[in-house]
Amino acid sequence: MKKQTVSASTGMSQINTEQLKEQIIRHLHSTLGTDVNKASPQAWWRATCAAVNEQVYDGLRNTQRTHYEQNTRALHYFSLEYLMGRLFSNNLHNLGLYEQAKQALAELGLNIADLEDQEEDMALGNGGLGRLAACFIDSLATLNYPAIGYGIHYEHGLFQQSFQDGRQIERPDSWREYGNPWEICRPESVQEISVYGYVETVYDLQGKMKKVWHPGRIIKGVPWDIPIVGYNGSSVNVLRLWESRASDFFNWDVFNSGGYIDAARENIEAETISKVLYPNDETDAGKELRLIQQYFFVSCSLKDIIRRYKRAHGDDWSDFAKQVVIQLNDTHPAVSIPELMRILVDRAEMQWDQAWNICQHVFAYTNHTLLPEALEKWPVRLFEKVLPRHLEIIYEINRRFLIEQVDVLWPGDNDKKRKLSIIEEGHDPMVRMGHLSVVGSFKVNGVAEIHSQLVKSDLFPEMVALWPDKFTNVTNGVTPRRWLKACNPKLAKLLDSKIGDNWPTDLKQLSKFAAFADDPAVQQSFMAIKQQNKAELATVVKKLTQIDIDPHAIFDIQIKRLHEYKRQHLNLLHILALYRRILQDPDYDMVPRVFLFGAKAAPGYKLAKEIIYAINKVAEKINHDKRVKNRLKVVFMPNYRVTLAEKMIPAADVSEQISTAGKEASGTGNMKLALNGAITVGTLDGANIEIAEEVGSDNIAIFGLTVDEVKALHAKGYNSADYYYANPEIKAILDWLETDYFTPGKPGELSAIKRSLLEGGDPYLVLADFESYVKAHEKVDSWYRDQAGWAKKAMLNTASVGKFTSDRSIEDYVSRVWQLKKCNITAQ
Ligand code: OX2
Repeated sequence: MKKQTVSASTGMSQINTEQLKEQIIRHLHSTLGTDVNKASPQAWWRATCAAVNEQVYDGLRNTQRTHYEQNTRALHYFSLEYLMGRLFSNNLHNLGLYEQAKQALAELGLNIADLEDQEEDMALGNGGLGRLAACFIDSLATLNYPAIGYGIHYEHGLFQQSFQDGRQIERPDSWREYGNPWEICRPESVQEISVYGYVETVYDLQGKMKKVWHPGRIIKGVPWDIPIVGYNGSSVNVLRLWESRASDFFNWDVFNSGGYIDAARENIEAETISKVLYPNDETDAGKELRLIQQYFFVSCSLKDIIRRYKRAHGDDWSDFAKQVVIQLNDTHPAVSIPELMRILVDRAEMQWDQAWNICQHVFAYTNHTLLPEALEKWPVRLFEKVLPRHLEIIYEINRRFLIEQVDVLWPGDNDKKRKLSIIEEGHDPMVRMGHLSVVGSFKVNGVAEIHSQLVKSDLFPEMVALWPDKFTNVTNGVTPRRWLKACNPKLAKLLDSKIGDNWPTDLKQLSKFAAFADDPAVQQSFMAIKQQNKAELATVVKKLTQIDIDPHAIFDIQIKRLHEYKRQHLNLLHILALYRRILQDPDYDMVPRVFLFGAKAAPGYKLAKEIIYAINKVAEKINHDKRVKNRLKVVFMPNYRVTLAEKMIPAADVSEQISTAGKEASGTGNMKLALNGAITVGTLDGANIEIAEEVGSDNIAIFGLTVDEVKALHAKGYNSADYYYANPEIKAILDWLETDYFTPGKPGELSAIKRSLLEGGDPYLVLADFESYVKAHEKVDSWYRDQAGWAKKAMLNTASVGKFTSDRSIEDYVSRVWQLKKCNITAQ
């Protein structure tokens, strides 16, 4: 075999096409046990993954050795969700091997796209929060920061969605039924964790009191490592995901005493913990299993961190907070605060104050939402049952907090104490995880400027009074490697040719592309690429839905979880308005539009499912109505996920970011769509505000009430019926939904939306924003008629959103929160 060259930084070998071909065939033989003449696409894909892994593992070993030798401070990202999508093309791109692999496979008679389709999405997350975690670990590796992601190795990721007569059907997602080539099981790092049981108070010979937790169950955590390959030969970090199993020790006892069936039951119960991802986005699950999931992964991860720390420092804890920083991705992992206290106080026998001091220098907390229904609370009685010792510790944290902080600033003020207490009083007292997270962390951040302001003013104003410096902002970002270079290769090439190829790691470089925004030749290239992307998406749409769409129409896209606050139903009302205008005026003049949706509804969220049903039924009617003459098409893409996003985003002309102002903490789809040259129709909410600042008001269609106007309207008393009676178009549309026009023979089938908007009081101000939304779309329609003008706007979107790379978010976290140093990886 020919000699391989080695990259200076990581030692990842830079191999050529010939060598890659040899490796793939070698793995086909020796790893897959098959042959070129009978290998299935799956086998080819796996063999190629194995070849890629040869490069990945070189980088992984070098990274781990360098981190160990340099004994670096490291970030530990704790998240219940990682929405990774596929890793094949991502790893190839980040290794700089995509073109070689494409070529090598072509020479072997294979199409790389067919192989890519062999991979199931790794959908271990619901939406933005999980995808953010995935972008962040990509950036951390790319920027050479020592970091590890911790989470759960769910057997089933987010459910697979299909539609039956327009209604959402959920099926389990068995993403690793036949194994996953990217993960490595690490039995040597198994952990055991405890749950249930009771706490005993004992006294030692000196009369010192000690709390002893006698757990009711022991569960084993088995780590699976997924290497996270930084872009262009930088670090290869690890995502460590815990799988739950029955503890051998515990099982053996039951088994020996003749309880074979009991032992099997124990097994099933233990394995249940990492079985499924909770499919809720922005609602508090509030279930015992969910609390156990949280504790399971947090406890395994902390033990793993401490094991690694002790290897270098023994029992000397004095450097712990210097070496370890833990970022809590929302409150989901907040139980790690009492867990670390338990380990330090009960196990390491540290004084409370010293232990608390460590905790408060280790944890930082990111808030992702202000929605009350998403703020986690656990019934005290449940906590007591599952984690009795942790409840005691929380009580003690709270007692000291109320005395030492709250009562000092507001002496004798019981209202303040009640409001700030980690324990919410009432007939069913609750543990407030948000409060616990703020009290136990040294930094708290929101995810966009406006959201971070609202975290301070509306959610935790008193905490700000106590600790003004604790609160900060880090605006979200997305990785341009996946969300431009890999998913939109044609645009990426155009950018390379115009502004050089440094933009994937220095996204501000995109601003240079603005110089071409008036250049007719570049405009044409840009629009031709969009056109090709749209044609490719049209093929996907046809395959998935049998609907024909015209690639010359405006592609207007709303992709995100289904939620009332995201207002997919506002989009639907606009579609109905256009349809009605067409029916009333056969010559109604509009640029043809295709409205595309992608969204999963939480299985228990009734109204969200009704909205999906309504969109599907309206789509059916419109798409078959000859009178529309193709001016309007509506498509609901089934099973929206990262892989589908990668196909839809490069093809979007218009990006729908239409949440009620103040409700969407940031949004990240908005960034991806703008990056790929879509023009945003959006409210002044979340990161839309910062996108508008960057792209300028000529290149975005802003509509609707502002945060302050929303507050004022609620304060004054919002009456949605006023809008219903005042605007004949609104009235006609809502009444239309009640007839059987869209559901022949079944009137009232779509009335849930009208009911929520009128009887339900329209909590998200859909009717209040309707008129302004329609106007924004009329503006978009007129903009599109001027193709050169549109090209300019779209190009300026791409050129102006360099700020929204997750590399910038990570650098903000490093300087404002984590205080990490880069660690350049050396090859051996
Ligand atoms: C989401 C937020 O809704 C979204 O606005 C944000 O962009 C994303 O997190 C990443 O920060 N669950 N999902 C979110 O918040 C929660 C809770």
